[in-house]
Amino acid sequence: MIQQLEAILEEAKAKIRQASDLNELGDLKALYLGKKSAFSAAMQDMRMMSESERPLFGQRINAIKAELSTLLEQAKTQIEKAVIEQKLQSEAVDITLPGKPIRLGATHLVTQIIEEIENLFVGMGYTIEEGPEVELDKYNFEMLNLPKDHPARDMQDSFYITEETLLRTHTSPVQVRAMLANHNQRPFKIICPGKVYRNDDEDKTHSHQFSQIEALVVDENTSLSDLKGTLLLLARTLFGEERQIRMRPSFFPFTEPSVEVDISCHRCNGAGCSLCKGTGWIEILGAGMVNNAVLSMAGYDPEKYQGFAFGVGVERVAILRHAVDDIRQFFVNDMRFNRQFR
Ligand code: FA5
Repeated sequence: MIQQLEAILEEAKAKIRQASDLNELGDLKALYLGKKSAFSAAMQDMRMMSESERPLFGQRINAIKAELSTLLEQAKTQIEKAVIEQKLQSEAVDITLPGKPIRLGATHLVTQIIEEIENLFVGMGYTIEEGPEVELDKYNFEMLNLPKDHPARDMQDSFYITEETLLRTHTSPVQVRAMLANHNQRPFKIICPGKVYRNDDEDKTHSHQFSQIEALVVDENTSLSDLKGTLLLLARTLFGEERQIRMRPSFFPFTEPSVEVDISCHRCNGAGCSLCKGTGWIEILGAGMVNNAVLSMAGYDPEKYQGFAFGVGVERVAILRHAVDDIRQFFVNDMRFNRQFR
């Protein structure tokens, strides 16, 4: 009987060696080590053997079963390894292939300049105020001392939506809204960034939509020299430490006196070049002391309070600082242009 079992062992070994997948191995395990296997049946038959034969026979069967178990385990490990190898090969990534560059976004130049100006003024205790782009005539003009039919309304050609509403032509209406809402705040210091719209003819320096930043201070002891100091700091932050500024008389209905502010040319340092048209100076913004009429309409006693304000065109600052040749470049989303200002 033992020879018969040895023959089965040899047959099992051969089949295990040839097995090519885990299912086949499972079947072989059931066949040779399961309850109905020849070896299990032989164990049952041991009862009929003599006392002297039984131990040797039992030891041999156990040894055969242990050998088969080990062989099955080894075959299983090998098949599993082969499966993993094959998977690794079929899913292999060629790490020598050149990668696809990831295109990173960047902040638009106009937004960068707005943020630079915001940082400067927030650092000096100003708060940022915003207002609607579709504005009431009342705030865009009337409460800024520009009653209906005032000739100075022609300074800002407007897009009207109804008789009383328009696309705001400047950020100055935010001053009015903020003053009406914050009567108790002293000193009152705000900046108002935002988009504005004018029915201007388009050219290299004029667009129908552009950005402004307005600044307003109201307090009991403000003067033109506070305005000048503030603007000097702004000019130096934007255009370099060597900048000087000068004020020229101007006119805005909402400020009195009003000034146009020039900076010394940052390209030629004031010597005269094509950028400053040989004058050494470049105009950058309009400003002035808040007109008493505007203070009164917003609920401030002009006998007690004064203020200063200015409004700067952000695209014009960007054009001057980065030698941009056409304002429309800011709005067409040409990535080659935008990427230069990362
Ligand atoms: C005003 O808009 C006043 N509200 C500014 C102000 C505020 C004065 C507070 C006094 C006190 P002005 O129309 O000059 O002013 O416009 C201000 C700036 O906007 C200009 O200096 C210029 O930089 C920019 N700007 C005006 N029109 C255009 C345009 N069509 N395209 C691009 N930028 C423009």
